[in-house]
Amino acid sequence: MNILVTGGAGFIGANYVRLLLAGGEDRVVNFDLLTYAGNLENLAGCEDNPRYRFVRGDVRDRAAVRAVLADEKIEAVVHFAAESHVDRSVEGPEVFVLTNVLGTEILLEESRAAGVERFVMVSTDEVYGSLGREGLFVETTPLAPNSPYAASKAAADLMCRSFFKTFNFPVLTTRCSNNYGPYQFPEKLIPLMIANALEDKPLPVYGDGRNVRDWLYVQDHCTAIDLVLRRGRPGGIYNIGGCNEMQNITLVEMLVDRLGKSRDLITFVKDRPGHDQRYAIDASLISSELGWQPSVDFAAGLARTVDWYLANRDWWEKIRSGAYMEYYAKMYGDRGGATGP
Ligand code: NAD
Ligand code: TDX
Repeated sequence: MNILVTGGAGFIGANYVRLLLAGGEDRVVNFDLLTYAGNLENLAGCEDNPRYRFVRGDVRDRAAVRAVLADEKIEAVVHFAAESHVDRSVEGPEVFVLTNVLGTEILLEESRAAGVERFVMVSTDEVYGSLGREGLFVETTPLAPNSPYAASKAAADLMCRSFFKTFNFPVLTTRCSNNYGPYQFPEKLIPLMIANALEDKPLPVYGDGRNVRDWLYVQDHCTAIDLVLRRGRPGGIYNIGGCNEMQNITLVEMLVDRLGKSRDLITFVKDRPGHDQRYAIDASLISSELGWQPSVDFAAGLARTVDWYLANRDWWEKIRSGAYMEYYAKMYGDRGGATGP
């Protein structure tokens, strides 16, 4: 298959491109704008693979989307490209609407016109809103997004639903819980805490630190997406999760201990506005229908992740210093219109 991966230079997208190139025979075209979150170093070593091509482009740019679909004879799309950070959506929601909602709508329309046979929408569990102490999100849980990020993902997710219902366009939607692992941008909880701890900086825990997230190792998310792409039911929605709930404070303490740093670095700070209390996924549908199970348990996954950030200090130091954005500015000039860091 000729597969278009949007947002393949980001955290999950890069892990997915690597999974595709590691096996099979598919041709992979990575279509990514290289915003502050996109980093071609996430794909170091892939450039020379004859089955891989990178195209810098914006999902909001209809002509560019149309061209890449036609030029590359795309048969399937896996759509990761998005603004993905909740805190940024609180500061500036507009780009979330433009990229996540309008970008998805343009990609859907052009993919349909181009005769794309499978379209995977990488949505998120945040579309469901927040849980209390009890219960799990199932695929029929009503959507009740709380942050501008989550609202923009819910709008995109529903646009996908409408393309299936109205046009019978073969969209498949995944809603996954929090991912962690290599190449995660150091604005998100786990890499931020690792990097700050290694630099002996304060570790900012929001509110009382008791918010709960359900963590899944990124490669397990990627294998689930791949199964959905190949064997999922058109129109199907699949929850994906690690069955691994944890309070933020417990997780941060585990990281500090593993790094041999002092827990005194932990600093409780003002809470995130609209902070969702708890996410937890019931992934029994994808398990019974497609046979998916997570394969990496949390202790092993976290150890692997910490080791990766220790071994790849250059990668995140460059990002935190802004050096990699300077590099893109030099390489691409103002051709891309990337959003700033
Ligand atoms: P990320 O921020 O690391 O990467 C996003 C990528 O999209 C970047 O490479 C960026 O350059 C690209 N991009 C942004 N705007 C673009 C545009 N207009 N055109 C083309 N490319 C653009 O995000 P991530 O954490 O890898 O998340 C990927 C997807 O998975 C997102 O859709 C997110 O909503 C979803 N998701 C993430 C998680 C998680 O825990 N990180 C969980 C569930 C779902
Ligand atoms: O500095 C911090 N301190 C802190 O306490 C940061 C960055 C986060 N937090 C808390 C907020 C959340 O309860 O940690 C938890 C995780 O925060 P994030 O890493 O920002 O993730 P979250 O808001 O849960 O959203 C993530 O999972 C779902 C991804 O960023 C989304 O893209 C995905 O859809």
